Amino acid sequence: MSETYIEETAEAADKVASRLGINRREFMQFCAATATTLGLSGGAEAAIAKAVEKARRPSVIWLHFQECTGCSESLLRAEHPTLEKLILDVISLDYHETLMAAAGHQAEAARKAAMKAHKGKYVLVVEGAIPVKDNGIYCKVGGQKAIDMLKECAADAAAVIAIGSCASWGGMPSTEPNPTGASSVGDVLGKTVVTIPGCPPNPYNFLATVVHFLTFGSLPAVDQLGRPKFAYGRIIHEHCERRAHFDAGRFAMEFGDEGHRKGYCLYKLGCKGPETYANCPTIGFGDAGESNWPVGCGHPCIGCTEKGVGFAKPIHQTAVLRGMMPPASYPRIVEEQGKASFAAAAALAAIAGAAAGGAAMLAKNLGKQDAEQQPQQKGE
Ligand code: FSX
Ligand code: SF4
Ligand code: F3S
Repeated sequence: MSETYIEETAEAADKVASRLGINRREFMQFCAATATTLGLSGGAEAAIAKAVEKARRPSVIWLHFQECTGCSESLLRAEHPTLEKLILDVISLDYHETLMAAAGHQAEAARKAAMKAHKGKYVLVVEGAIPVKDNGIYCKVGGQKAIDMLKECAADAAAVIAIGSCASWGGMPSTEPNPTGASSVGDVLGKTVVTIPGCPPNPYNFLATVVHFLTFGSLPAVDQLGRPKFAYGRIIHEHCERRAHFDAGRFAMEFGDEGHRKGYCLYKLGCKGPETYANCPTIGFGDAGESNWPVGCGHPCIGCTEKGVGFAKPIHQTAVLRGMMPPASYPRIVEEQGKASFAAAAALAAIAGAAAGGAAMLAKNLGKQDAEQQPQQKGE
């Protein structure tokens, strides 16, 4: 990287940082984290910083249909204003029923004005499923049926993003017997759109998708379901922090039992990680540090991103082992099930992100087992 390039990047970062009320270092950390999320190589953070600085703030029209507004809530968490500020800095949110000050006819007029002014250039974000049964009468906004509003707004959009599982594949409202005929954006429009499933989806996956659009002028590579590959390219089970326990046959059998308290694998409690594509273990939620995702907190994954799994399979039904890949690490083969060496226990506890005290206790307890085990092993 040339000195001029470094100076330009620093200048761009300073400008955005002052817009956001944060410092340059914090903003560059965000750019580096976004580059990592997108799987981009070294130096991409500089390109991202410049793109965000120069962003022409594309007009975004955000529709709400059958949903709980959790997608918007997760994006705008009040306790972490940086993410909210970043989103509102890089896009011009011209229509969003929950957030806009306007109401009634004024709100609908703002949507029509934005569509006219940015014809062919605006980004349409859709949150919620669309009821199609009985001619779509089960969801109306401003007197217009959801199905008609979606088609009208999609006709002149530069890109369509379905946010959340409801918009991506029907989500919770489509649970059988699906009384309203809740359908996905792709099914209603008859084409594949970019989907960011999850109930709610991880806000960084949405933000990274938007930042990709701003930096490279295109949406990121997607799979056959429209899911960005950077976020939904691997099943959760492949990169779960409890995977070594699964491979060693160490399972929690009941909530609160010894295995559960020790952070063992949740497969037998119905964890759907083995049949769910998402990056929850690596990206986490809520900016609250490591292990802040369902399995990290001790609850089985319910497969909220995955059609046919989330809200479809009973929570405690064991998962189908789909696309099994070798784990990142193997436990020592000389150890019996339910026992681990002192070093392995300490490493696992650390990987699992257990609190320092908990990690020490776990290591201490398993260390006792280890001490009992050593003489036996020596004599073998
Ligand atoms: Fe709720 Fe969004 Fe779930 Fe659906 O997220 S969090 S019901 S995916 O559309 O608001
Ligand atoms: Fe993790 Fe669930 Fe797989 Fe166990 S079954 S390793 S808890 S994803
Ligand atoms: Fe959903 Fe499972 Fe991630 S429940 S949030 S896909 S861990």
